[in-house]
Amino acid sequence: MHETSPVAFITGATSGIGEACAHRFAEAGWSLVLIGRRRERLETLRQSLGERVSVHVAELDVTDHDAVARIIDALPPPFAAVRVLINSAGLALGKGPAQASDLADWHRMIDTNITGLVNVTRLLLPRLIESGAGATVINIGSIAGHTPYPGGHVYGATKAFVEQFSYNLRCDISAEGVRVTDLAPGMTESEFTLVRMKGDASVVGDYYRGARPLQPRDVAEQALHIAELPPHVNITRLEVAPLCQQWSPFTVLRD
Ligand code: NDP
Ligand code: 8X3
Repeated sequence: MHETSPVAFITGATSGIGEACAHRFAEAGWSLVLIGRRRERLETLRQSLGERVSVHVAELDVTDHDAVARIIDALPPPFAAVRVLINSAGLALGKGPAQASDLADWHRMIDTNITGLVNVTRLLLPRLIESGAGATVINIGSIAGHTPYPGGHVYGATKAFVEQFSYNLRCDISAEGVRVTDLAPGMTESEFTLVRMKGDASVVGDYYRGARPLQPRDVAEQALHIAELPPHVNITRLEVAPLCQQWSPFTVLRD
């Protein structure tokens, strides 16, 4: 029934932006490969979205190169021709100053946001290229990749990597018809802040209080738009922020 639908391969599909992409692409009739570490959530998604479209789920830590390779090699035939890759798996850890940060947190952000994203992208490239004109890599970057802020340190730097990697990747694979986009959201209400604050829900409430952040679905809407543009159109970077989120002026330290 769904065999001819294009396939979207979505990491970070168990929560937030990735999960919203799974729902939005399913509504648009795409077949889905959904990736995350939390098996129960994947199973729930498989059951709910599977009523509408073909869904393949895989429990996977994107930082584990060998496991990523195994999952991609073992994609069942209806899911093998990947048309769109959405790299949403990612996280921030901590919001204190660099000098008070835990080095292990820095490594984990680098491992997930950079190494994990690179693992999945490199190993899926042959399938995207085979898919041909109109195939798309959508990397979820962040406004933090452009705009530094106190406590952003390694997180912002990983997102700057995502932006530059997206551009440089595009230099090589555009000739194959594959598009690359750095989709860079601002404040989006998801489990992101709970993860960043290591489960401290009181901080999360304060962070969103009185603000009207983006919802994951707002970002997913942009991802679908990018994926369904005519094949000759490549949005290279799309930054989307909630109206309530503003830039700050420069701060001057004085004696
Ligand atoms: P969530 O915390 O809601 O979702 C993060 C997702 O990443 C989860 O599905 C989680 O799944 C997955 N994930 C984390 N680590 C791994 C791993 N090692 N292997 C596989 N999956 C992993 O956050 P968001 O949806 O908000 O974040 C998605 C992306 O958007 C991130 O890259 C984030 O940096 C970026 N972003 C978020 C913004 C925000 O304000 N929320 C703004 C700008 C960018 P599981 O735990 O099941 O593995
Ligand atoms: C997350 C957006 O503003 O919290 O990438 O850094 S922000």
